[in-house]
Amino acid sequence: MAEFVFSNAAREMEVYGYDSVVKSHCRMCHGGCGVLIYTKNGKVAKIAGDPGCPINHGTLCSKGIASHQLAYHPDRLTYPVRRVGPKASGQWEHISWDEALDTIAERILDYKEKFGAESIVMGYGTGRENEAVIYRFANLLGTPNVLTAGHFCYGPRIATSIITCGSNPIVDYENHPKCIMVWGNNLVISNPDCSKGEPFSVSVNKGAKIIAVDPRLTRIAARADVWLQLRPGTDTALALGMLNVIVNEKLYDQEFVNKHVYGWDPFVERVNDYPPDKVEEITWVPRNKIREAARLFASTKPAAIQLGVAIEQQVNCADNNRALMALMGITGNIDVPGGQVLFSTPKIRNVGQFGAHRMLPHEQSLKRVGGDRFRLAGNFAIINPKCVWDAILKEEPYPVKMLFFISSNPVMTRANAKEVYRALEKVEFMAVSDFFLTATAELADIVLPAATWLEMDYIGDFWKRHGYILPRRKVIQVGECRSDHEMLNDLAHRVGQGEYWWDTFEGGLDYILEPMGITWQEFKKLDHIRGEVRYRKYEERGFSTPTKKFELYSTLLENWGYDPLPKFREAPESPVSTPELYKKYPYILITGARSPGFFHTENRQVPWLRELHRDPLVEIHPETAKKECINEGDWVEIESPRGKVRQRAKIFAGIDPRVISAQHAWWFPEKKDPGHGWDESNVNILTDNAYNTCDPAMGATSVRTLLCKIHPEAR
Ligand SMILES: Nc1nc2c(c(=O)[nH]1)N[C@H]1C(S)=C(S)[C@@H](COP(=O)(O)OP(=O)(O)OC[C@H]3O[C@@H](n4cnc5c(=O)[nH]c(N)nc54)[C@H](O)[C@@H]3O)O[C@H]1N2
Ligand SMILES: Nc1nc2c(c(=O)[nH]1)N[C@H]1C(S)=C(S)[C@@H](COP(=O)(O)OP(=O)(O)OC[C@H]3O[C@@H](n4cnc5c(=O)[nH]c(N)nc54)[C@H](O)[C@@H]3O)O[C@H]1N2
Ligand code: SF4
Ligand SMILES: [Mo]
Repeated sequence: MAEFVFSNAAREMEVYGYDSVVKSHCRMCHGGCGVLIYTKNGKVAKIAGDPGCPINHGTLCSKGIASHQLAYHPDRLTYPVRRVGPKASGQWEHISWDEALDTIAERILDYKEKFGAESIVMGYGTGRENEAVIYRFANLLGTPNVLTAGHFCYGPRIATSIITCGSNPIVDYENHPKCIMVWGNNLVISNPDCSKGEPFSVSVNKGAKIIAVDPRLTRIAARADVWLQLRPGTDTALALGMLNVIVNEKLYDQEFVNKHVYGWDPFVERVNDYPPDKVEEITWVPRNKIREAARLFASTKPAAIQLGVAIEQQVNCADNNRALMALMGITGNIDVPGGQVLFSTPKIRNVGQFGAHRMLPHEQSLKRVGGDRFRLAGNFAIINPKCVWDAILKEEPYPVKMLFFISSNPVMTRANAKEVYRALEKVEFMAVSDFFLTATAELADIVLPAATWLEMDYIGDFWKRHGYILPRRKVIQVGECRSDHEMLNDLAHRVGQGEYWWDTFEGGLDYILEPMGITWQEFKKLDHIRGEVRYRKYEERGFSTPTKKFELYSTLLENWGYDPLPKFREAPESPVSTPELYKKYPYILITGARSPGFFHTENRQVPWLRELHRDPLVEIHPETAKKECINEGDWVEIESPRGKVRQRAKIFAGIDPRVISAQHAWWFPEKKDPGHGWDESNVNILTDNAYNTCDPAMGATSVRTLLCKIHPEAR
């Protein structure tokens, strides 16, 4: 294969006159795809898929192909800047890296001394492969407060799977599941986390049955054998209904249950509370379809669940995850080929070890904001964002004085955006590292120019659970941009952490690889390394849980004061829980379904990608559109009790007439004022973040289920 790749590449170079081709590892999303980067006159000229890469087998998405348009974008920040006017005035001056990092270091040391390290909050965005360095920096500084999307994205999956079975089980596409239940996920567009859409599609082409659980008719739902079009936010009830069928029809794997699960009897009692007729009422899914899906899933071997973020952005976040894990477990699909596998990573220092969590003093960890309120999250170093906004705005439980966002745009991506904006306006000092002056960065004091993936050496997929690591190789340098890893390595020396860091970040790469006995320079020459693949490991050593069993009944949740078994809770705002409000806001709003060309707020300034999606779109059923006098393409107002925003109507018969689906993360970088239209179409102006609307254990904000009204924009 490798020879084929390079003979192909050699031909490309000859025909098109490229100077070189470098193998690397894309990270325009959560990353993963192997790429061949062709350069001409020292610049990236073309990016193609690497057919030899086991993650994507030569395929690429639009974002990967357009990466160089991001790297060379004329609006990109290519040197550090300091704000010289008021916040959001757009007045900046060019400063040197030394001055920028010295100023940030001075503030850090000052706040640490006067208010404690906990008054400094570090923040990062999703899956940018910088979390290990950020945690290392924060833990060594002594702040327990690292603000991420982890409360409602991926963190819940990791936390609940660790307490249930010790690690996160991933679909084993290489061994082709015979049935794939795609639950609140649209991986052919989102290519999230460990699994790209491509291997899923191969398994489908090989004949896998599909069960799709989604309120919208996605491409996957359209190809499914069974589509369960549920009422948004009722996933736990649906999963418990399927478990009820599987238990009562004895379709479960009796040997696995007898030998390896903990808490079977109380679990059976709990699922008996969810007979299909009751579940039909809650979920809108006909009882026969619930039975059909349960039987298909439980009787086809091997089967797997490809779950998505939709189940995490709900008040039932943790229980959704646990109910789906129960489905994987009792059907005997855990750690079997073609099922749901607990893959081993290569023997490197993992994110947790590199992140130096053990170096955070215990008394500091007790100060994590919200740690007492959301105890599952707190035990995994995850915080609920509102806890940070409250610490700034109300100084409760103590004042937060400094924010340092490295690859995050919270004004657009966290619930209750207006509150987020107020907190960022008030905070005493804020530093940001980004590619552009976003609406969040416009509120900062100092903004650092970050390197894109084309401009850094790194160990790709280091944080994932599929067991591969792949080299990302630096190909270009743009302006003075630096990777977050190099930037923090440098800053660490200025705040007294020098002994734990390196002269350059290559030392950090060597440190990660050290247990395998290789250096970055050696790893860089390889295509990838994979951890040892073994199945049914639990037969020898049990599961890494307190009982050594697969915990259907969670002893840890019980210790932390939560219900040890999954149960369904109504969404905080819904036709059932707030019927009076429903009269005024008569539609259920779901937000955030992914668009192929964007990554949250990213890429709206990238020509090839903006061409794919010019305006923010909201999906409305034709009947609803008719009722509300809305035509295709009209600008409409979507309104919730928190505020209103404008998007364009897309009439779509694949959604229930009672449900509306709006896109998230829309801003308009082409608007040159410092707000960049952050509050015009930003769906997080509509979402809520009150503590009692969040998942009680995980602190997940409910951005997938709220109530709204919709009408044509007043002209
Ligand atoms: N309503 C609603 N809100 C949502 C969601 C939803 O479905 N609905 N989804 C949520 C989810 S799942 C997530 S994960 C969050 C995402 O939330 P964020 O991660 O905060 O979102 P991004 O918009 O991707 O912000 C990333 C910023 O970092 C910059 N950036 C990208 N790569 C790098 C890098 O390597 N280094 C540095 N320094 N900067 C970089 C980008 O230019 C961008 O401005 O959004 C959430 N918000
Ligand atoms: N192109 C692109 N790719 C991305 C991202 C991006 O912004 N753009 N973001 C990345 C990130 S951080 C994440 S977390 C992943 C997320 O990727 P996915 O998990 O695939 O998430 P979404 O596409 O947001 O939502 C999946 C489906 O959930 C459905 N849904 C909405 N509400 C509910 C509900 O209550 N129950 C159920 N069962 N389904 C519901 C939606 O209709 C949608 O089709 O994508 C990642 N990949
Ligand atoms: S799916 Fe992600 S890693 Fe793959 S090409 Fe697209 S942006 Fe790059
Ligand atoms: Mo996410």
